[in-house]
Amino acid sequence: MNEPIGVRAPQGLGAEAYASEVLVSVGQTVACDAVLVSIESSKVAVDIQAPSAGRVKQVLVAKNDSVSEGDLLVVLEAIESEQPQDAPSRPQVATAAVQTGAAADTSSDFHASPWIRGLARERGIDLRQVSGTGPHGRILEEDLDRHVPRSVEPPLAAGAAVPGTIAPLEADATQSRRLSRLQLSVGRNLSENWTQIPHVTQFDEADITDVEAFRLAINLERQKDAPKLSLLPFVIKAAACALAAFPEFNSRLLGDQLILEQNVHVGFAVDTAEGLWVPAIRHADRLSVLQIARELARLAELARASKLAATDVQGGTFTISNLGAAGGTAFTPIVNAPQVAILGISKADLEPKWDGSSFVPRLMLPLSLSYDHRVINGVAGARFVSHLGSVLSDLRRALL
Ligand code: CAO
Repeated sequence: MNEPIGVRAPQGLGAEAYASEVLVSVGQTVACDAVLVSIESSKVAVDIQAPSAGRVKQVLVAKNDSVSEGDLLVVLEAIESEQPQDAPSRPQVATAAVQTGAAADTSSDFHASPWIRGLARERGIDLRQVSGTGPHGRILEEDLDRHVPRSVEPPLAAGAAVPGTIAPLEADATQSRRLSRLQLSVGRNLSENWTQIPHVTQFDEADITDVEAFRLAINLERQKDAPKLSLLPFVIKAAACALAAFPEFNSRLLGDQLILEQNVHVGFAVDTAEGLWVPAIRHADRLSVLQIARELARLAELARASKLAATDVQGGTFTISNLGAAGGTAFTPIVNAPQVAILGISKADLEPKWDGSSFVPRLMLPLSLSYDHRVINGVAGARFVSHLGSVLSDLRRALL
């Protein structure tokens, strides 16, 4: 068995040092020199690299934790011959830009970590042109995201077309708007998930004629002041049943480990003025449809008031995104890593269906299941969504 390797914070950090980035999680394999943690203080900025290739056994620091010299940050288990499969995405940049546990690069008139310097070089950004919004004017990754490079070309005449763009009709016919912090952070996750995960989307439809009739009847029976029961709680309930039948859809992929979750915490997308939130309904499999509806309403209200607690948005094991109230027939939702599958719902519509002797009107709900093809194969994807459809068509199956 290989000896564990402790990676510690270096000397010379000075006061108020903290972990500005934690780039690895337990179970990942990392290459020699891959960046594990970035540390910053009023005095230095330094990336801590893996001294050898290994598998991460423990991560003892979280983002924004304060760090002192000699603190144990990460424990690795050395691996020799195995090729790392999921080294953090930064090593090529970092290898060129960092010093392991050594004094940091503070040589210029801006304050930026080696990682940020490497990223700026990659994007061709001159850091002297970037305003830092971090402590002491430190330049953060989001400052790079927001940065619009000053053109080196002579300014265009008013109304002239920029190559590859559509010319505004009038010089001042545009408006710019800064993305919210939530949009920036969700956007980063979305683009990472979209580019890193091989997505497949399986389309199907479920006959919800009976469940809709039941929903309308229940709404009539309920007291006038009770909140209306929408379709989504039924879909969450049916999804929880399908997850019990297909446990690999209720899992997290961490490095080369697929962790099958015992709990069923179903996240759902909430559209708010600030951006997209995904709170999770915990133990959805143990709740009744009415309990799910109450929890859904509570979390959606908190999301719209920007009052969700960290625990409300953590721990989801599967996600549902319902665009049905807005319309559309299908879409390709993006998997919410480390989860491995997400269900999109579009607008239910009446369709003529052949019952063996005539066409009858049935209310059909379009389902779009995206999944991580590294974990789930096409047959399983098709079976999952078909099983979900059969539970939605006849909710008695949820009792089985
Ligand atoms: N097909 C047909 N009707 C639908 C439907 C569907 N797929 N989904 C909802 N409806 C109906 C509801 O049943 C309700 O009908 P009644 O007025 O007759 O009761 C009505 O549309 C309004 O529903 P709702 O949207 O207010 O409530 P909900 O429980 O379905 O959804 C919430 C709650 C928070 C998920 C929703 O408000 C929301 O934010 N949706 C947007 C999700 C999103 O942005 N996804 C995209 C993420 S990627 O950008």
